[in-house]
Amino acid sequence: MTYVRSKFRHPMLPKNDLGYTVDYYEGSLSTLCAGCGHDSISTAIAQACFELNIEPHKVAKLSGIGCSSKTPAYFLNNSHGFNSVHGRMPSVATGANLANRDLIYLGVSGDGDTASIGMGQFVHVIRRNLNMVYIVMNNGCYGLTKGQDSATADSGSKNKSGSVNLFGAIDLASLAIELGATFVAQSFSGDKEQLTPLIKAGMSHPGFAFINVISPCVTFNNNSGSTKSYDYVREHIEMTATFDFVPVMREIKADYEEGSVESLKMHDGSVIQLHKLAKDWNPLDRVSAINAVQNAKVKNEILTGLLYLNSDSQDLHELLQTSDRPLNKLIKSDLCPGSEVLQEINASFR
Ligand SMILES: Cc1ncc(C[n+]2csc(CCOP(=O)(O)OP(=O)(O)O)c2C)c(N)n1
Ligand code: SF4
Repeated sequence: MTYVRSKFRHPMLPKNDLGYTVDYYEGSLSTLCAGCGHDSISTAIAQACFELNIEPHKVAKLSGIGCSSKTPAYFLNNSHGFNSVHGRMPSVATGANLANRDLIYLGVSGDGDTASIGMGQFVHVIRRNLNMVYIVMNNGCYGLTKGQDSATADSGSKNKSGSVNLFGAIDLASLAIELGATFVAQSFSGDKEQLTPLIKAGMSHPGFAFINVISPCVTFNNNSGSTKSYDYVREHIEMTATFDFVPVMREIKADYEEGSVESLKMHDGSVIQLHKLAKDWNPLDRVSAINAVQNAKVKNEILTGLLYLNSDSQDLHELLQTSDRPLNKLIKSDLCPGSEVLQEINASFR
């Protein structure tokens, strides 16, 4: 069977500042099951890059193994991509980012890929504050290998074959905040209105931006008794805030004082406008963010939105004080500056 995407597009499709229509940010036709939440996340990623006026060749898409990790084939056809080994996307992203800091790094993983085999890599990439967006398409199961419970499946939830999960779930958003992630958000694949600005904000964040997206697996984990099904998530979703992301390229108007709207300035001058829903919500307060996620859990709710933001984030390049220029742009005299310079460097250590 061949999968060919129709080339026909409405001639009046809106263009972004680069003159591209959104289809320039699409990928190959998806081979995932119809209705899979992962496809909705791919659409939100393409939309976010379109709205941010990103040149696709400035993006590197990285993934591990799983249905979720297949999705980079279904968005940003004109970008760099590397489909790595199960759970090893963070180390590939780290190497690529250190070699070329000029690209935007977008990592895609599954809950199996991240919360089990890739857990060691996940915690260390957070600790290093690598400048990347890390999206987990979280369906509570191993979709690609036919629906076994993953480590994010809630205790007591039932899988398709009727067996009940005995083990407590690993909460990736809480873990990321606990480990010092500088941008942590949570969303639902069925809520593109919320997810798209979150992805845009994550891409503008200088450091590790983690987005845990509940993304139902329609084939193996959409049954009653599952806490990652479309019905369950729709009934238990609770928002911290609705929000908008205003990139620095657009005029930022000073009209966000009304009502309970609050604006958070990001490193590059972009603004996140928060329309608070949850009482006393302050994404800059790490301890409150951890408490809020835990309180929601006790009430069987899934808290979505921007959970935590550290606006003083220093990414790995800043911490390591690496060269401003990517390694592939360094010339021989940069790498081998001669014995005099070497002696000066040695002297500075004495
Ligand atoms: C080293 C290794 N171990 C196990 C597998 C088998 N395997 C492939 S995908 C997968 C889990 C996928 O689950 P998840 O990351 O949640 O993605 P989903 O398919 O649900 O999107 C496993 C265990 C593998 N490919 N490589
Ligand atoms: S098996 Fe599940 S996760 Fe995989 S494509 Fe189908 S619906 Fe999506």
